[in-house]
Amino acid sequence: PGCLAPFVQLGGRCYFFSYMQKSWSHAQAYCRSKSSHLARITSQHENNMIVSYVRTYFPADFNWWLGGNDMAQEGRWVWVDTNKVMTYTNWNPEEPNNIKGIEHCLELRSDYTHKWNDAPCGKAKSFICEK
Ligand code: 2F8
Ligand code: CA
Repeated sequence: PGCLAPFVQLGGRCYFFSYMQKSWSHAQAYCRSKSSHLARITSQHENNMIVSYVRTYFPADFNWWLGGNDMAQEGRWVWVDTNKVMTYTNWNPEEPNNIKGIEHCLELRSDYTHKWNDAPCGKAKSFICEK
């Protein structure tokens, strides 16, 4: 079967990479409306596939919401679709730093060579859905 457009197949999963920019919660709601969720990255292999894809097909300065947050408890990073604590992570050095105490959502950040950052959830960004 494969993936129905605009989802694309990477490894065994289907992903949607948005040009639209939304807050983290609105991005997750959008993914839900497409029977998906903000992406949960659980291995270096999956992370590499996603990073290669965005480097190939999107402008270099795009940042992306992923499905992680520590909204319920500061420093306890969970995936939105499972509510389970992350095991694999790919934080940039010094991250997550929770600047001003308002950074509770997970971003794949282009100027961090696509490593991970905690960022303010209300900021509008592109996002990656997965199913
Ligand atoms: O936009 C918020 C973002 O700003 C900086 O990254 C560009 C901070 N980096 C450092 O302070 C090193 C991020 O932590 C912060 O989330
Ligand atoms: Ca940060």
